[in-house]
Amino acid sequence: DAFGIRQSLQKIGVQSENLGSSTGLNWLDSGASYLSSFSPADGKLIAKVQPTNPETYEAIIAQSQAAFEKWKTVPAPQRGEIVREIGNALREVKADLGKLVSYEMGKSYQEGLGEVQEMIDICDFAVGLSRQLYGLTMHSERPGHRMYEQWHPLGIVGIISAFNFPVAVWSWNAALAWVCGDVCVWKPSEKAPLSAVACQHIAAKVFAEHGMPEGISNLIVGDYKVGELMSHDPRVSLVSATGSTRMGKLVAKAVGERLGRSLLELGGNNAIIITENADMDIAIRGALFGAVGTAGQRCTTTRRLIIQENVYEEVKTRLASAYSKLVIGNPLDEKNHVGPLIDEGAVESYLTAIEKVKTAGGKEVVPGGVVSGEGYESGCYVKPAIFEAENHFEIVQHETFAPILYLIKYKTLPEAIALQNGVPQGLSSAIMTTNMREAEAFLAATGSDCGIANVNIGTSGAEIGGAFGGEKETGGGRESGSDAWRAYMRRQTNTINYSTSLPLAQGIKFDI
Ligand code: UN1
Repeated sequence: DAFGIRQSLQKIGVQSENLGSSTGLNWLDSGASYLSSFSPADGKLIAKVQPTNPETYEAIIAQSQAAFEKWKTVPAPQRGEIVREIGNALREVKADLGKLVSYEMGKSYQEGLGEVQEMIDICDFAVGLSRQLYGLTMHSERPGHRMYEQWHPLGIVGIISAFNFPVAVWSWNAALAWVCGDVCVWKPSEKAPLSAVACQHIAAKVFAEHGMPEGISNLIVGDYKVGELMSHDPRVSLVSATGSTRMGKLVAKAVGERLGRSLLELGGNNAIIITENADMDIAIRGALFGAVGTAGQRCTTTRRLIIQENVYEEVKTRLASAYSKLVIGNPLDEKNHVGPLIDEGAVESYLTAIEKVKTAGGKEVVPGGVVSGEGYESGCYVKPAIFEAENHFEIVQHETFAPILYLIKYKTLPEAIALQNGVPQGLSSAIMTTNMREAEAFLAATGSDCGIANVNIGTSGAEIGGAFGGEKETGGGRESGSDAWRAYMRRQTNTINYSTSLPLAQGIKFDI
């Protein structure tokens, strides 16, 4: 334990065997077998977590319904005060939680710390928001009338999160939902359940210290079947799901069938356009982190580089040289740039994608492959790869959650924008240029069709203040920043008559 993992786990309340169903301080025994969490860093068993069964799920929903009755009466700024303290509690454990995230998920320690920082940031954001849940007032067409709208708490918010951001995505949803007066039921990825158990301990303690009831922060653990319990459950007002497009479609269908609300943040197929007016140092660095950061396992990972033909060879050569300097290895060791993929299944998908791009006629620029030998015993370490490809290749049209970058050549900017938009997904996009006309054309209505469009920044690494999400198969949901909070509340329009008569709207006469 060279990196002090055991010590960190102890500090944040993670045992070798954990119950996975919780209403706060209360952890429920499901009497079921345990699911194991292995680290992709060294292949070792970290700890076990007991999955939730339908009976425990029922108990949790009942408790959260009861908690909602209380929580929605707490004034929003007071709810914000509690979220502020959750943010402070996270500040105290940043190093330990960051380490667990890094060890359990495989992202670098720096990125693990960054993920916890993202949680702290959303807590701060939510605290401010707790005094800004604004509704509009309108002028009534009728004399002596007043119209306005209010935003009320919605109810139970179900959160389904993915392995790649095992804690931050929960906090984007939970921090906003809580200040909005909702209670949360979180189903983390079964590939990273321990990080979730740790977060639940942290949040539950703060709620309890404030004398709040059990059931405001709830945890359920297991595979997709546990998530399905929420999708089909009319008591869960909103299901916020982050993950694959395949999963999102299933959630949307189940929630839609009962006319519930869903908020979807699904796959991306993000591209950077590099024009001949790019600042090459920035372009290369941006593309590099975008493509290999988190070993290509962000929904915002740069998957395609669309490069102007006059600078194509330069970009290719410089990137290949940068790739040759990447150090692959244990994510907790800060000298390494690239950690492992999440599991062997992910390695399989990576290898299959490489086969497919080759078969389609893609040309290898930087070869891929599985890394073996000492330090790589988990079998999850792969080499970031680059291929010259064409946008229409089937494999290029899909999101492969691995560090494979496709290079695509273009002549004119309209052509580049058409290529950038020419995929089923619409999450993140970027242009590298110092030319104002090119930048503005990219950001215009006729430019990028994505939810995120950056200039001289890669496609990943969004800040908390902006709304996060995308269009088309990315699902259309917006989380975290801007006015994303509205998804977590119900709107009510109120018209008040303080006059001594009852005029009807639209001038309708109805006298007897
Ligand atoms: C994700 O991969 O699901 O913009 C979220 C980013 C991070 C969040 C990624 N702030 O890359």
